[in-house]
Amino acid sequence: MTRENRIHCPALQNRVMSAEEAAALIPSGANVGMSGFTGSGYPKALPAALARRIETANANGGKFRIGVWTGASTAPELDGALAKVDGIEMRLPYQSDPICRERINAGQMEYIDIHLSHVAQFVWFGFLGKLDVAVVEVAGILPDGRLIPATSVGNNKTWLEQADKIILEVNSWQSTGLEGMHDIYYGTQLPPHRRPIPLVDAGQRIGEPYLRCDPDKIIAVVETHAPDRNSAFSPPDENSRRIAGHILDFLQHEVKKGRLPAELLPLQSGVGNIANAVLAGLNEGPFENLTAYTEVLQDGMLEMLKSGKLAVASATALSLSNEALTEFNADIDRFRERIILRPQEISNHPEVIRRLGVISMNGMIEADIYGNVNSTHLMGSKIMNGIGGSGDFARNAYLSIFMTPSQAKGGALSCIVPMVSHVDHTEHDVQILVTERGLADLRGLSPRQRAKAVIENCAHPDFQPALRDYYRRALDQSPGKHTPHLLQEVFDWHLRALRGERM
Ligand code: 0RQ
Repeated sequence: MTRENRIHCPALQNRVMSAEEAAALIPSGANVGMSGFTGSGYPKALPAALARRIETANANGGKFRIGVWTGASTAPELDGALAKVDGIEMRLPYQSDPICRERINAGQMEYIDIHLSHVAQFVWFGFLGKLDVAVVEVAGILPDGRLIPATSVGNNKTWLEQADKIILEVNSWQSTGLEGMHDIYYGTQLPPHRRPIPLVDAGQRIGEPYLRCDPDKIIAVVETHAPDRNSAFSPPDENSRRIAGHILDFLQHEVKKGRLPAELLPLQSGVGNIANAVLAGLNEGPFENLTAYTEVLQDGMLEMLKSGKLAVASATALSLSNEALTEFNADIDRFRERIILRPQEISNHPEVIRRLGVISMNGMIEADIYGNVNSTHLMGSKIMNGIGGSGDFARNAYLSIFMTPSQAKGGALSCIVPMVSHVDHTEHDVQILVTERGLADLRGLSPRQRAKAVIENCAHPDFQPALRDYYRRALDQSPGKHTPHLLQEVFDWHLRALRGERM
């Protein structure tokens, strides 16, 4: 397919217009469901055109703002452009854009951080209000109006079904070889009519390769030819390699103990350099015939698919560097047999994650001595990104692993603290904590046993004496001895950091 013939549905040919013309169809106050998940499959032209319109309207005294709902994080052309002109009233779910982050933390933009598997059903339940417009990037339109999804599926199925009006961006940069890689499941129902999701194997297809779309709702089609935001991964640093080493040793130990099969269980891996280092370790490690049931397919997993270590990977989005994307596109016919892209309500579905017994590995900001994990907030009040899919996986996984270097900001902060300043994953959902110092296996441990394991195995030696001291005094003075705490000083660590001192 060339740029000219991606729109094969005659009825839609006459709805082709410029991004400016399409942006003029979105009213102020609208809730807009945009495609996009970790820098792939987001609309490339309309958000910038809308941002220009908003800027002009607001320069003339208007108060033009919209609600922006997505799959997860997107790119500067979407989140950045709209946040820069103060055009976002409410943003949900996960975001990682620096301008958005700044506005949210300045109290100038509302943000709801929802589990990624919850977003679609919250819209179907009516919990979030009306979705007015869907803006969805696709790789092509079939003669009968069905859509070839692009490099992410995210919440697109729900946006297309729930929105009153639809704007499509047909991006001829996206490979035509994506056709057939997706699996869109149309069997979800609302309670009390829900039935089991019939997925029993990470590589199984239970839906159809195309998104359905009511052509009567399509108010505009915009043609683009623009790349996804593919960001490079830096090579794993020493800390990441050590964390990966601890996790590999642990998995081998679990196989030896008979608690994991030789080919492990389906892997979920968060984004970022530590996650990528773990995947690089697995690629060189002893395990064969692995599978992945994850949210984002990043470089490390593509390498594992190439080497044959990974048999199949299920995700909702690609998140590749430019080099990896070139390799992906060059060999897309082979990858299509082994990569399945699903809606995020299925890739992150608690029922499926629990059934498959996923091994979940995610980054964190800090953990406390009892195993509560903070993934989202710096010093208790400043959002970093969001919970993303980490909660969907951690609570329902066979093994839930959280990892971080033991210190942050050049050693000024300890990532192991007496009490986390914000809780995303409670002690009940966290089984394994890993830092470059070591691994704390918290399964079957009481809070007091956990405290010892976390302090001794995970904390940095510079902070261990203070943590031991805190725990000893808490044990002595705390009115309750089940989870001993000194409430009068439990946040002294964060308060010191907020004063610019070492924790
Ligand atoms: O800030 O960039 O200003 O220096 O937090 O830390 O070390 O770069 O770590 O990129 O792996 O991100 C939890 C944010 C980790 C990520 C988090 C500061 C640190 C730096 C980032 P600077 P690093 P990573 C599937 C799974 C939630 C979503 C998720 C995340 C910044 O993993 O967003 O898991 N997770 N999704 O300096 C204060 C501490 C700190 C700290 C680090 N203890 N106190 N600041 N930082 N530790 C994917 C999706 O759901 C889409």
